[in-house]
Amino acid sequence: MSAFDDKERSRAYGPFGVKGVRATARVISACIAGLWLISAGGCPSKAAQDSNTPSGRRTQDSNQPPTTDSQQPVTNNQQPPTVTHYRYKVVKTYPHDPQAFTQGLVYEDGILYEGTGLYGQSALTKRDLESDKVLKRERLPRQHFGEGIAVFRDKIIQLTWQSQTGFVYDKNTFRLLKEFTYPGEGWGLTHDGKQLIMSDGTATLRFLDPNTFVETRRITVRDSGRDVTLLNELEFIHGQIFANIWSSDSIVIIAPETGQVTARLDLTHLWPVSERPSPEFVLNGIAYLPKSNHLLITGKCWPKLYEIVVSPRPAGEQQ
Ligand SMILES: [Ca+2]
Repeated sequence: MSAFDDKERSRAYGPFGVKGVRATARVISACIAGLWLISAGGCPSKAAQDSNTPSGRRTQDSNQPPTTDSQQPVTNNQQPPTVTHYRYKVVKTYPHDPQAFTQGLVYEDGILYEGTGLYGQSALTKRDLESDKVLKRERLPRQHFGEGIAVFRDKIIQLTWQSQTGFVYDKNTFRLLKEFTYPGEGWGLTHDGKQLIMSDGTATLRFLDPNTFVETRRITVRDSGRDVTLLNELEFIHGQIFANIWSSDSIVIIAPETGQVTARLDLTHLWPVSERPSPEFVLNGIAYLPKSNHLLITGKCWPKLYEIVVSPRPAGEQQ
């Protein structure tokens, strides 16, 4: 069920009611963002004290707003594209394993696939969304810190943080089919139906061939002429890339052709930072529910998943 009333639904779903309707990336993203839900979850308090937790990440203050580097201000006279701001409404919550240090989240046909991190605790897990029952789990070797996942056709691909190693599993059996390597760090992962899209903690998103894992192109994500760094968990929805920014409660919506941020979704109040046991427990999970056009949102060691519906923020409305 949708939380939209007819007016809201019309605003949110309008451009997607007819397949093949094309519009500018800005308009598309603005309309798309009106569709979604987010869910959140949590992690064990011991995780925050785990010496294996990457120090480079834990030193970040999760109270800080989304980090955007400013070395590259706009240098010409072009007006930067307008960025649409969205608000959200929680329509349902689900339990989320508070031991799950969420790094990747995908929903498909009632099943929630989740990749989790930390050395010695990383895993790939398959759960029934409604019951939270674990249907299957595959643990990673201790030397790997699990990161983003993507369900691509009959396979699941999982990245690792600094091992430069990716794993390919059979979607149904979780049998490990192959490993592959890539340069740099692995953070988030999604796909557009043809190519994998990965983040690495910078403002860069790489596109990879899903069979060879060779990089085919890359984009730099920018907002108002400035690089948007620390892009983390990803979800490709209706032609746009959703990315949450590590250590913040913000999601940016990105045009895959240009890297331009076309919209933002502020989730500050979903699970307030002040209520989290650790600053490590950041928002980090975006999945899409296609039947309702809602988003599922969770985070590292969050106790809940949040199903949310999103709509454009009225002009003048404060955050
Ligand atoms: Ca995702």
